[in-house]
Amino acid sequence: MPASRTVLLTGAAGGLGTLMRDLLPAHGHELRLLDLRPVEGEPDAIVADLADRDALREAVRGIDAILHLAGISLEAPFEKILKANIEGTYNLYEAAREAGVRRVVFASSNHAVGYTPRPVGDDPLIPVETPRRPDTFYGLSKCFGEDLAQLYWDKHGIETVSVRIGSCFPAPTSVRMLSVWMSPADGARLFHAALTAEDVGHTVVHGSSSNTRLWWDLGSARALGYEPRDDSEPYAGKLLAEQGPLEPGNPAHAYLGGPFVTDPPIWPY
Ligand code: NAI
Ligand code: 15L
Repeated sequence: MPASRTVLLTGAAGGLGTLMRDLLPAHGHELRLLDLRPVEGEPDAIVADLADRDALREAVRGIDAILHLAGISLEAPFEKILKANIEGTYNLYEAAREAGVRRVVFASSNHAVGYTPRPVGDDPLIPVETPRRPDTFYGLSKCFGEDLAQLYWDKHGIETVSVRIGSCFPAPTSVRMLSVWMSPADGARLFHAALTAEDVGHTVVHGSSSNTRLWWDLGSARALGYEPRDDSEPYAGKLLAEQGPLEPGNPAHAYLGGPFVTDPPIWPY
């Protein structure tokens, strides 16, 4: 894979899309932007719904790879998830197949395996092969996306790295996030590795920084060439003082998916 590539960034107006718009060009990527909403300060961004197959065909023309961030990023009624995340991701892979795009990086989520008990004490790190245990319809749509990626690799030779992102925000805001936080700079390093590594087939990786309190194994991400540099630990003292430690008997603290298991945040639109 060449180190510099033209990448279609879907979800460019969102939180992660905005962070990656700033950070990925320094890794040598030229970005073409797409979102349902206009992208502030980016008049050339394509404003299109993932339901619009003609717009997607146009958007993927001439690109080397897709970083697919667009979609509903929280829990929502099944019908909405079906349209945006399930059918929308299918539409994008079909456009990629027709245009001969060879690489997709798919924003999967920890919520594909959110019902996995989090490690306690000396428990081993969660392996990337852990069985799927979605905690929401949202998490279920990420399981679908990972399976779709596998199908398009086996049947059509389109490579995908599915990144089970933990929490990618400028700083961790909860005790749980101390374990699953991915700093934006590490996020850009991981997406860059996923866009450029050779012969990935369909690879699933955990997406986080190298946190002291890490819950999961980063081996498959490191095998792509990802070298995380950040750790949430400097935030631990303040967050623990404010919120207290995670309690194993509290269901909202007992699983990888945290509050998505008990009281998921709802997509507001
Ligand atoms: P976000 O909600 O801020 O951004 C999502 C973007 O997708 C929005 O700009 C929205 O307008 C766009 N979008 C929604 N439906 C669309 C459609 N039908 N067609 C075109 N665009 C559409 O979410 P965020 O935090 O930026 O996350 C980006 C991706 O990463 C999402 O797929 C999310 O599920 C995934 N992810 C994010 C995590 C995080 O910590 N930020 C953690 C795990 C996964
Ligand atoms: C996700 O999948 C969400 O998109 C993001 O908004 C966060 O809630 C994150 O998971 C998390 O688990 O913290």
